[in-house]
Amino acid sequence: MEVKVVKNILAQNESIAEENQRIFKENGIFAVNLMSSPGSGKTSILERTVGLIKDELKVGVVEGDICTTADADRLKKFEIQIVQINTEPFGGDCHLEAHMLQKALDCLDLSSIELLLIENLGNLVCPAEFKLGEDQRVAILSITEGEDKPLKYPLIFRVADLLLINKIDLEKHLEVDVQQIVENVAKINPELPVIKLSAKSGEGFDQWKEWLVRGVKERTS
Ligand SMILES: Nc1nc2c(ncn2[C@@H]2O[C@H](COP(=O)(O)OP(=O)(O)OP(=O)(O)O)[C@@H](O)[C@H]2O)c(=O)[nH]1
Ligand SMILES: [Mg+2]
Repeated sequence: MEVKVVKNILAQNESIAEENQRIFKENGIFAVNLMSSPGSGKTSILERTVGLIKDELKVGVVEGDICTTADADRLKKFEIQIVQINTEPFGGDCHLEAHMLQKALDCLDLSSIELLLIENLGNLVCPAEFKLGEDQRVAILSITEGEDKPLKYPLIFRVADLLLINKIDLEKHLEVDVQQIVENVAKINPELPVIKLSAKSGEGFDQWKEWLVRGVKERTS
């Protein structure tokens, strides 16, 4: 009986996610869900990405957090559409669900967005379980988190379409073995493409930007 309840929740989420995906297709929007632990650099990556891409593409951002508008506030300097979802009124969930994104979409002028970047809540586990209707799921792991994380938290690396390894600028200051991180990721998902980057220095952002622009072109062609 309990399993049935859990299945129902996931099935309901799946059906709203399909509605969200239909909305993205109808409006020619490429939607990307960014998932990672707290502090691995989602908002920092968004700040640099939006700065790089906003004159080329019409960008919108959905920010997910339990509380505060701190992350949305960091993006206010750009003239783009931003919606903050706080999950506290939904019971303080540790991840975004499709119905929350659906509400956020109601607050956006979708006809003026080509690329929608969704920052999920900081959590390396639960966001991977809930599809939002996005086109692509991007996992982020910063090198400060350690080599073992792909092996200990495999789901997010299994479901992701791309992995960004962030904070690469810190490699020289740490004892972490970045090659070992890449090898551990490959043990879990050998097909997962990886881009190493730094939101601080900008290294790797050409490749990441190319990936985003290609996604938008494929959606709109
Ligand atoms: N050195 C270095 N620091 C970084 C980099 N990216 C982010 N940081 C720092 O890491 C800290 C957390 O970054 P955020 O962008 O807030 O991380 P987040 O994933 O959005 O965090 P939550 O939204 O709380 O989950 C901040 O102090 C950033 O300045 C990077 O590439 N290099
Ligand atoms: Mg953030």
